[in-house]
Amino acid sequence: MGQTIAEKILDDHLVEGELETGEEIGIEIDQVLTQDTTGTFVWLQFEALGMDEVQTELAAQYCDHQTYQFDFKNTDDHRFLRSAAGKYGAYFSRPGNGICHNVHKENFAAPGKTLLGSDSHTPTPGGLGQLAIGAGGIDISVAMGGGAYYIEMPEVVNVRLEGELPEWATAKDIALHLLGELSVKGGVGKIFEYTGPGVENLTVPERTTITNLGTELGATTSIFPTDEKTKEWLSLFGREDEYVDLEPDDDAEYADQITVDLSELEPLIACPSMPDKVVPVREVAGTDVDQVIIGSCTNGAYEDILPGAKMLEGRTTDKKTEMIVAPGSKQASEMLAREGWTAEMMAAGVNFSEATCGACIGIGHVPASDSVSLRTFNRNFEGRSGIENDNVYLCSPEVATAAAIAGEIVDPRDLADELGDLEDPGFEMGDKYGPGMAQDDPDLIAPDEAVDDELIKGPNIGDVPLKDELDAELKGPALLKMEDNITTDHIIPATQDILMYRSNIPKLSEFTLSRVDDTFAQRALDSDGGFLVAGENYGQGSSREHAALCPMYLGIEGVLAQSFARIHKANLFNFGLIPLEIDAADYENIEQGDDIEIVDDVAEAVRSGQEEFTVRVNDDWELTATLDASEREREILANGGKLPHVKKQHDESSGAAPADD
Ligand code: MIC
Ligand code: SF4
Repeated sequence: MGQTIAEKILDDHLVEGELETGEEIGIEIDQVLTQDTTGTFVWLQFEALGMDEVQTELAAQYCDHQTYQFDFKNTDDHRFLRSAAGKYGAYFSRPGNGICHNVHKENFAAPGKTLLGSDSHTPTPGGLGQLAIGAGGIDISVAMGGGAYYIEMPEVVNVRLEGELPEWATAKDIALHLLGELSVKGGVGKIFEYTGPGVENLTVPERTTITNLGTELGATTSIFPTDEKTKEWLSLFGREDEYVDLEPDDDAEYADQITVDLSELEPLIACPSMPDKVVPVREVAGTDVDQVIIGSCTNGAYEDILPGAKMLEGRTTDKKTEMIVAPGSKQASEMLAREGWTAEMMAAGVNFSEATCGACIGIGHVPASDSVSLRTFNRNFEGRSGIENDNVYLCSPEVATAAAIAGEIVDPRDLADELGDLEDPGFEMGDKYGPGMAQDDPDLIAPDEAVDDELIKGPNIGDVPLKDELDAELKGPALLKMEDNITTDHIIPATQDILMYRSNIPKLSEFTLSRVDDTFAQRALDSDGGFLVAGENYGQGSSREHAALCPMYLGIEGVLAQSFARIHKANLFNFGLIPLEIDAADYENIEQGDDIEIVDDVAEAVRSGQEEFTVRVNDDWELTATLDASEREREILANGGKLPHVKKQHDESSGAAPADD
């Protein structure tokens, strides 16, 4: 039987299991990436594993999320990360050099290779045929030490693109269309593989906008075939020799097929506060706009910023609307500056930020209270912009720029009609990227140019907390009951005031679930154990393992939810918290404060493969909860998490690579 592109790459990297949907597979990882806010724990755990050197073909450490260094704690983190990259043999991208996904795409992403990253938007280079997956930090540490990465083999779904985008519709609208159709849960357990005649009309930066937003669908990853456009992209960076042909076999079988006729798309917008609340721009036209931001790993490329620059030529932004551009990489900034576009945009009223994630996670450019912000980003979860009850809309750079000109949400087609001389700027590839940047770029330090060879730990760099093996008895109160689609931004917010404690778990854990209930952390500390209860898709969003690590630190034993997001569920296993699935009726019946007891000998039941667990509530009624876990995940859970598990395996074996099977 023929294979899909995803199956071909997975097959080439398979070290364990079979490519059967739902079966656990182990794959070899060629490249890893990590960033500043998840990276400190990646390296602390790498150190705790006793590793001496990076074992993958390539590892890259980026400093991109908090680059303004408002607090010495951020700067200490960055210095620690540089020292870890130097000591262990990773590339180091300095603060301000750009967002990990953008810089990685430009310098290292290669078709046919596997990439694992401690950031949920790691799938971005799927747009150039890389099989890239986001995961928790400890998974990166283990892969970087030469261990396999394990996942349940996802379904491969074919998204067939037909036709050509009409004027003013963009790649962002393709992704928003899918979000509107499928929802933020629509991709869980799936890989989206794009094919069809519409693909050849899209450039690599457009494709990576789509693969980047696949994360918002909950997908494991998204991937495009390779072609002339991929070759052209790689050659811009002097990397054409890394090109490989990738396409599905004619008789490849997909689990499902979705067809999108590009010619039927129009400018779309995601309304506050979920990326799947998508409507045509015309439906919300006329809403006053206070702030517009172009940037992020979704639409921060040179090619994403240029259309806005062209639309602003000879115009100015509306007096009541602030417009900010935050390029995705310094390379994009430099090109815009060298070509004069930065000056043009500044003259039109635009302010420039350094190349950073920044505003995407509430660091800088926090919207005013009761104001409207239009952003070209990928997430608008409530409060993520840095203020509660925010009104953040997600859209294309063209829709964002149209709003900056008009001072209100407007379909750019209507603005063009009104102004008479506004043309669709189209999509133009940059051609002045520096070849061989990885070697020449002063902001990207290669392992053989390392500045440090020992770890430098400032006072904010803490230890890795460890959990004991799973107990036979698990009981405690339901400390918090939550609804559907609780994001990792609810569990551990990423705003500046909190982000600086990512390397200091005792302090960070004080903020756990504060966005849902600010008494939670103290109540959890005061309680002798306890559980979290949630609806569907618990833990969607980020890969941050802190969303499992902090509840673990506070003594939480497990989560009872209707369903879990993929990366977060893996993180719960990795930190020894039991993720149990419950049905809708039982979810309704459990109240916050109820006493929960798992009746079975939990440690024994987990190890023996038991799937159904009896949960007694208030010593009054019982429900059945399900543990959907592989044998390997059960061992990790029973051993108290992945770090103790791998250390145990490692001590028992003589091999150098940290396996976790
Ligand atoms: C995000 O977009 O939520 C983040 C911030 O990039 C996270 C990583 C983190 O929490 O550090 C992600 O997507 O994984
Ligand atoms: Fe950075 Fe935002 Fe992209 Fe996350 S989604 S990597 S915070 S730009």
